[in-house]
Amino acid sequence: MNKVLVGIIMGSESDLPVMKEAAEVLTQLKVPYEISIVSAHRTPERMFSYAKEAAGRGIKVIIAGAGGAAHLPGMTASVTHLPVIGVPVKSSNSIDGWDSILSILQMPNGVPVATVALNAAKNAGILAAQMLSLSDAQLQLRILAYKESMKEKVLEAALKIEKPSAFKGNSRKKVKK
Ligand code: C2R
Repeated sequence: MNKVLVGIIMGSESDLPVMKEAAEVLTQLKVPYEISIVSAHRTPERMFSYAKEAAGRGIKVIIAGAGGAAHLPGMTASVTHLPVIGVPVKSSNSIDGWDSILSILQMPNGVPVATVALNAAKNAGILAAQMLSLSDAQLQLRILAYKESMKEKVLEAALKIEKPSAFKGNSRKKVKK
């Protein structure tokens, strides 16, 4: 079995529909991960143990998602040197999502949390893979292929809706110079 490199944690099971998107993209990019529920508020000892032990277990990046008063990513970052990517979740106790965003984003100097957009667990997974790809040439190639496939999808969609007179900046069509 491959060694787990990314730890995905979330404050509650109710965050799973959002946070599973990080797991899905890591699976797609063939990055081994683990996933669990850890709450700074409800299970503080568990949170500290998880964050303190992660590096020693071989984890390289932590993705932490939480909603409302989302202290999990910041508190995790406070006790580990590992990069922590925070996912603000719009949860049942969020007012409008800004509460989750700001409580993850507005960290004091010295304790950064790389914060992605609201509910953007997929981007957290991609960002974690990009960090790991700095020392993994094969993973770099998989990420580049992923980006290429995104480009292909956009160009296919553009071709479907374009009228003959529309913008010709499509790599599949010959552009007259
Ligand atoms: P419940 O659905 O379990 O009531 O949780 C969770 O991340 C979730 O989005 C509602 C919301 O509370 C959040 N929660 C936190 C923390 N623990 C749970 N923000 C934490 O430690 O930061």
